[in-house]
Amino acid sequence: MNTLFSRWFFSTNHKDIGTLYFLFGTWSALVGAALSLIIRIELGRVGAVMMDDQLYNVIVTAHAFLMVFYFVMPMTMGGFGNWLLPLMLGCPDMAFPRLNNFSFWLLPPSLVLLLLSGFLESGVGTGWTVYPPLADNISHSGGSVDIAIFSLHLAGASSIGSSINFICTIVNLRNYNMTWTMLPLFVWSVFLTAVLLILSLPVLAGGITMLLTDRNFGTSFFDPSGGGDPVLFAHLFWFFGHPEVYILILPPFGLISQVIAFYCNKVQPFGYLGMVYAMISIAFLGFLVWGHHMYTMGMDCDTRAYFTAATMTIAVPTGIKMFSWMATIHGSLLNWEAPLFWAFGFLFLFTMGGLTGLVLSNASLDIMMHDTYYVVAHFHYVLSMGVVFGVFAGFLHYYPIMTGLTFNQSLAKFHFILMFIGVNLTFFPMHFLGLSGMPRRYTDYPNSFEVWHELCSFGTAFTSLGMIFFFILLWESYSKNMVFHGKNVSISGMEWLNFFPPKHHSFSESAYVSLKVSNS
Ligand code: HAS
Ligand code: CU
Repeated sequence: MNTLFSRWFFSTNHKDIGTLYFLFGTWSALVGAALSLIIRIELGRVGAVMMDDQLYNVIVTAHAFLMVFYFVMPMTMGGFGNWLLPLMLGCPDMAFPRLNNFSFWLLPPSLVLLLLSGFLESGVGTGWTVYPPLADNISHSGGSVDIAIFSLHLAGASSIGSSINFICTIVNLRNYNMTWTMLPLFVWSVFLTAVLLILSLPVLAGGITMLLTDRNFGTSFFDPSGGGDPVLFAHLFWFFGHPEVYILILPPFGLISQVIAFYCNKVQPFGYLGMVYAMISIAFLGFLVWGHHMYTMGMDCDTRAYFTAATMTIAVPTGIKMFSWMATIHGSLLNWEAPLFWAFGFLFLFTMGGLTGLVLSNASLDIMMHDTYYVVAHFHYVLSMGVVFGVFAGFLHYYPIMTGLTFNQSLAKFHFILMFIGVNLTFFPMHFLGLSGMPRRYTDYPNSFEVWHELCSFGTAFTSLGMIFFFILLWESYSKNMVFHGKNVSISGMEWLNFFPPKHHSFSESAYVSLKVSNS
């Protein structure tokens, strides 16, 4: 039975499942982006423009969940991970192909539950952190928080399943003479991300399940009137939450490594082993710093000093990565193609976001800046410009290998330039707003903030304009059927073959094509 239905619904093929993840991630990104436009329309003017504060918070919450759990994770781990791991490791498919199918198909019902939560009662206006007592049934009665929790359970089960699959594939299925220090950096990043997921997600699952029983079954884990403590929830959430931000950034780090090496005409980035150790350090240290999200919750001085110091050490391995990428670029013959533009954008803007993170890591400063727009600026620099730029770099780089098609380079560069201007217009003024005291998750603000807010909203319109060019690029590529003939260097996307040349393969176009059709 090889109908369209069975191909996509029952697929056990890593490329088809990867494609499903890409489609799913793109769709969620568009919904998340639509919500961000609503946020920016609301904030573009002083006063309540189009909604009350609860609805505004519901939209902010859904935006965060969609972007984190249904766009970035499915795209980077699900999409790139599934597509590239077997190709880079030289194995026919993932270790557990049917688990792979199962992991993907847990996500659509999870997404449906999340979107439905916004339509039940008054929605989930808790923020993605779901802190009690706001998330308890006194402030959020009705079913919305409960089905949002179920939605997270499903997404978590999906991630655990695929993490087990990635780890087993990398450990057991790599080509027999491929050692750990020969793994492409993207494979390393996926491996470490999968370890982080397996160690951190169960803690979130425990926390939100305790919240569920507090809400419905009369327990009081987080309710002081029954002997519980809401700060316990914050600990459980952030013990997951901080590793989660490295779960989001490590795969783009891997993609950026592949892209920079390729367009610098290098087999691998400068300091390969240092890059591996840096990623291992980031993954490890990521578990020791969660308290930097809780400085304002009544933390004693020694603990603040500890979390400040521990958090700041992460700048060292991240700095090693930044300087290694720059050393790769230094003196190289560069192929100035679109993915390299995105990689350069990534280096510049992720560093900006990282430095504001370091500012926030200081407990004494964070007491002033916690829950202000300075934090919003920080995490959008590392996410909207770090993760998203890494995804675009990787997508444009691997697009030909995934589709057999090429695309219009000038359009791609134009898209980059529009997006670069747009996201900076949107998020740079947020630093000033935050320093002036503009709080997160509010619809209103003093008149004196209006100019900066207008600029942010204008920037979002600009970014949306840029995104339209990306879809024109895809449309042109498909409608004109711009078939790749192996002439353009950017097209081959084959640096992993140079890294580890398989026997019996040449680097000819026929090998490329046979690789593409194998497994179908
Ligand atoms: Fe963060 C809040 C600190 C990286 C995402 N972060 C967030 C939130 C998100 C997020 C989503 O300590 C909001 C959560 C919420 O809803 O409340 N973050 C850091 C630090 C790093 C960092 C120190 N964050 C990330 C990444 C993210 C991410 C990556 C996602 C992709 N973040 C914080 C803190 C908060 C926070 C506080 C809480 C704020 C609050 O009050 O709520 C580091 O990993 C960044 C390392 C990178 C660099 C740049 C490259 C390094 C170079 C080496 C030389 C640099 C040196 C430093 C020696 C540092 C180039 C010099 C220092 C100077 C200041 C010049
Ligand atoms: Cu953190």
